[in-house]
Amino acid sequence: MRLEYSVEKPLNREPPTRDLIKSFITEAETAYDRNHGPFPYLDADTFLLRIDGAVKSPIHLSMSTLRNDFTQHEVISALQCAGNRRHTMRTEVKEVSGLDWNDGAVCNCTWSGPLLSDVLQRCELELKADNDNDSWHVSFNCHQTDVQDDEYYGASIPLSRCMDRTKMMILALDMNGSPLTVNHGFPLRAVMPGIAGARWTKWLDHIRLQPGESSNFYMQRDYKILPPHVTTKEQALAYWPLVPAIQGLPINSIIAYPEPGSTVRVSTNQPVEVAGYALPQADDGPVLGVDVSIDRGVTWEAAEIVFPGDESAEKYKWAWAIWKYQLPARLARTITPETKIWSRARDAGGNIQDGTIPWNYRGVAYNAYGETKGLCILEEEQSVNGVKHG
Ligand SMILES: Nc1nc2c(c(=O)[nH]1)N[C@H]1C(S)=C(S)[C@@H](COP(=O)(O)O)O[C@H]1N2
Ligand SMILES: [Mo]
Repeated sequence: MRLEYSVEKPLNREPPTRDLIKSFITEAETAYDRNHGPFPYLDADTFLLRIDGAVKSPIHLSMSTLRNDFTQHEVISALQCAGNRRHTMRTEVKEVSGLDWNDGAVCNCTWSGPLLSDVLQRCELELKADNDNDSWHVSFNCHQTDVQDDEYYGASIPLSRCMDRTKMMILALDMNGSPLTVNHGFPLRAVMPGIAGARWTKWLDHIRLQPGESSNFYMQRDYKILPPHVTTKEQALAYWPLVPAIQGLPINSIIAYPEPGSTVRVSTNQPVEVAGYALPQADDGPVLGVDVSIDRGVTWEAAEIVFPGDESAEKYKWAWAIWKYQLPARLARTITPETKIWSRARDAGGNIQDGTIPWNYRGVAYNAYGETKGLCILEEEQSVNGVKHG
């Protein structure tokens, strides 16, 4: 069934985090949706990717060429919207402008297709020797559907990164081993491990090798961490050109449960389970650990990384981690509605989550400690052989 959305009302949705953290690999149906316009319904048999700009001559690649004429690579990578956790920033700090995302604008999937660098290699790049190669960008564009703020959707990444095979940038045909679904970019999307979701262009029909960043609205006037003194749209106008476009996102973690304000049952010596996900910073993964505090950061206890398990493996460099912490019953009993339970992530790059990203007008890259609070502890009656004793 075709779901029709308009440019005024695109599909933007996120799953509850309790559901999201049930599996290491997020199913396509569960993964959040972020769109700036309606979906285009495309025919993979006729769809072409055009590559132009500073190349010997522009080329057009069919989906079967991308699938059959190039070595296929697979990467496990989290995909996160820069606005993930915005709700907490706007309610805990100060109002911001943007969709009211909770903590579910993130997923963790396998993505496969040819390596971007292999495809670009085939294009015989024509960079002028007198140009500073560092300023060159590769833009990833979609002209297949209307978007809210520009003529097309566009993003760009420095050329040096695009040519670096170790960054595992993929022109993805498949998500979790099956062709992309329409909402996630069928038949082709840019997969940019370690880079904010806004750069993962869906329905990718055009790549251009160009002497600077993409001029698209979503690269130049959105997805930037404006300084804290910018508090209005009008003030932002002067700052957009001065502030870098977000590429990597900061280290992060959240607590999926117990949910804030919920009732937690404690019985005899059963620990209370606290759980969530954690994300490494940009290319600094994998996540090596998560700590939990119930005394506002005075002391921290290490949580268990449930997934991926062998967390130091290189293949989890851009993956998330699912963690659990068994809060001992005797400590759970000390919890009051004023208690805050915090989580903080640590990654292989030595980053420790401490919420360094300041309040910003667009509410992006929020990474304060994961938190749950307002819990009500309910002492359960003891149960011996199924018989309850008061
Ligand atoms: N063509 C196109 N690509 C796009 C977008 C879009 O609106 N149009 N949204 C971007 C943003 S902001 C995010 S966070 C991710 C969301 O990907 P998903 O909907 O597959 O979760 O896609 C990115 N790619
Ligand atoms: Mo996004």
